[in-house]
Amino acid sequence: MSKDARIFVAGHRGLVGSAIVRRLQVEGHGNILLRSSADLDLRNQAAVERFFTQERPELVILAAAKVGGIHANNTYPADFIRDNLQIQTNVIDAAYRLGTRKLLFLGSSCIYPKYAPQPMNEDCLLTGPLEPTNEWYAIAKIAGVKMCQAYRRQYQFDAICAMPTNLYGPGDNFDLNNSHVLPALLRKFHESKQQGLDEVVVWGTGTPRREFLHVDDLADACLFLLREYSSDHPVNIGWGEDVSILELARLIQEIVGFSGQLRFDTSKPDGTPRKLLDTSRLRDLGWRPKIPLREGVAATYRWLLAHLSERRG
Ligand code: GFB
Repeated sequence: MSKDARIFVAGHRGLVGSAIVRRLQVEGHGNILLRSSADLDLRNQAAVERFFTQERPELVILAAAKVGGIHANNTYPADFIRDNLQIQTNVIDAAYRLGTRKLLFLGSSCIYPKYAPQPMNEDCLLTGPLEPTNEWYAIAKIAGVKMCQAYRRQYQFDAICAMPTNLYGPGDNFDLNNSHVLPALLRKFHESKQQGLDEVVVWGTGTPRREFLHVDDLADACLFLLREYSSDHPVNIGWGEDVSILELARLIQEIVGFSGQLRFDTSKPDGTPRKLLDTSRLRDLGWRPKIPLREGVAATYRWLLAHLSERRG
C-alpha cells in the first residue's frame, strides 16, 4: 500500500472512519479522499457514481454506516436496513465498476446467530436465528459480506470483510438513548457525579456479556488486513475477552469516581446474552490488539471531558 495511493475513507466523521484517518495520517498517507455526508450522500447511487468517476479511488475503506445501540436498532428498523443496504450497495458496486483495486467492508459481530457457540468464529455465519433487537442491521451487514464474496467470485474484485466486536473510543456517539452501552454509561456516570445524584440507571439485567475493542486497535487491524489479506473469508477483529455489563458498569463507575448506587432497569432489553469473537484467524495472520479495556476507557473518559469543556468554552 503505497503512501500516495488514493484512499477513500467512507464515513470519516464516525467513530471508526475517524480512527482510520488518524492511523493513515500517522503512517504518512497523504492522499486520503474524504467527503462529509452533506457533500456526498452515499445512499444516492447517482452521487456515488459521480464521485467515483471523478476521483477514481484506488483503495476504499467502507466505514460509513447507520449504527446505534440496542435501543436505536430496536426503534428504527427501517432506517437501519434501508440506509445500510443503500450505502454499501452503492459503494461496493461503484468501486468495482470504476476501477478501485481493493475494498475493505466493515461488518459487525451482530451478524452471527444469537445463540452461536462462544467464542464465535467466522464459520458460524448463517447457522441460526439472529438477535431480534438488531436483525435489520445484521441482515444488511450480512448482505454486504455476501456482496463482497459475490463480486470476488464473479468479477475477481478484491473485496475483503472485517467483523469488529463492540467498539468504543474518541469520537463515539454519547447520546443517552441511541448510543452503545459504553459511551452511554460514561456519560451517565459523569453527569450523575456532576449533579450529585445517588444512582445511575443501567439497562437490562447486567448479566449480558460483551467484548469491547478500542477503535484505535480496530484501525490498526484494518490497515493490517488491507496490506496483508486477500480472501473471501471474513476476519473477526476483537480483544479476546469479554465482561458482563455489571462488570463494565463497575469499571466505569471507578474510572469516573461516582460513589452512588447502580439500579438495573429490567424493562429495557438485554439483547444477545453473550458476544465474544474467536479471533484466532487474525492472530494467526500475526496481528494482536494493544489497548486493555481499563486503559482504553480511562482515555475515552479523558477525551469526553476535554470535548465537553471545549464545547462549553
Ligand atoms: O451496546 P448496546 O446498546 O448494544 O447494549 P448490543 C449492550 C448491553 O448493554 C445490552 C446494556 O444488554 C444493554 O441493555 N445497557 C445497559 C445499555 N445500560 C445501557 C445504556 O445506558 N445504553 C445502552 N445502549 N445499553 C448493538 C447492536 O447491540 O451492538 C448493533 O444493536 C451493533 O447492531 C452493536 O451490532 C455493536 O451489543 O446489545
